[in-house]
Amino acid sequence: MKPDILLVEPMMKLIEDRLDAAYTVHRLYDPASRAALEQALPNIRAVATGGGTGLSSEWMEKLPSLGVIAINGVGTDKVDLKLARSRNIDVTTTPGVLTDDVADLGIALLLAVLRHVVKGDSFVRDGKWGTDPFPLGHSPKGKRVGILGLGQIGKAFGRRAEAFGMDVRYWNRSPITDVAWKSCASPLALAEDSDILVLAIAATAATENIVNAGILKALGQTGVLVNIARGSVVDEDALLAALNDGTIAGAGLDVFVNEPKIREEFFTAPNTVLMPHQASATVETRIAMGELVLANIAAHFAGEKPPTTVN
Ligand code: 8YV
Repeated sequence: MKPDILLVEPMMKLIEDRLDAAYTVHRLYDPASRAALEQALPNIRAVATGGGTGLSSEWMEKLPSLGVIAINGVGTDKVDLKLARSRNIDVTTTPGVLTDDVADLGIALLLAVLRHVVKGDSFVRDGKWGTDPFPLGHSPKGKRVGILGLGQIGKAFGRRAEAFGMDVRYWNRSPITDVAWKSCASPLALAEDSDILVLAIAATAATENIVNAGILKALGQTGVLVNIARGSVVDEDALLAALNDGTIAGAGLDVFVNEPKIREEFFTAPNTVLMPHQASATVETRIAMGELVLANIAAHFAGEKPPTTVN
């Protein structure tokens, strides 16, 4: 008998095939597997889920035998880590392997906004080339880029930004000793000292809406916001207002509150490039992430501590 596990959101087929080979996989997103899932609830010892999806406390309560929640990502904001620990449930993530791809998407969003890449694509397809004017872009070179949250992803973004000739500064909750970039005293001081503000900060209760109307005003009329962190770190009312009234110049956003049903006002926000939470979504990285999820679940069933436990 294969042990029962719960899969909260789809993974790569290659990874799901390996899960299916080792376990009876109940797919929470598949209505056809609901009846079998209900039957298996008392036996499920492992959950695999996404960083942006996590596992609600309500679901944790439905699983009395749960021993590991393997997150296919690095964000732990959608899992109550304390509740998990109190029940002796290990929560694991996929550190390291997605850092470069997430930083790359930050650069892609930044360039897409500064150089009107998405606008240009529609312009050509719409047959406007040769008849209508196309706006000049802005060069990243020489611009001040502020990184809010200088963890692995923030640092990887900073190294890339330097290669584009940008002048890097940051704000981080705790002191950082292994970079030479300028440290700013507060998120507000960072925004005041930046042309581009990049969000790479972990989502916690303390960072909810950390980017508010005041920060956006400080970023200013020529400022651009890039978010590769979580929607919850931005006050979306303030952001939409700032984009629409010209308080800031534009935004490149991979993450939103209430994904995937995001606020439709984003669809018409000026100079804004939207991505459906894809920063870690490359074949190479999703294989590496999937390997870690497999290893963490396998360790649990082998009676070992899962290798990348975070709680
Ligand atoms: C998701 C992420 O895990 O790392 C994170 O925290 O948000 C992403 O990498 C991925 O989209 C799968 O849900």
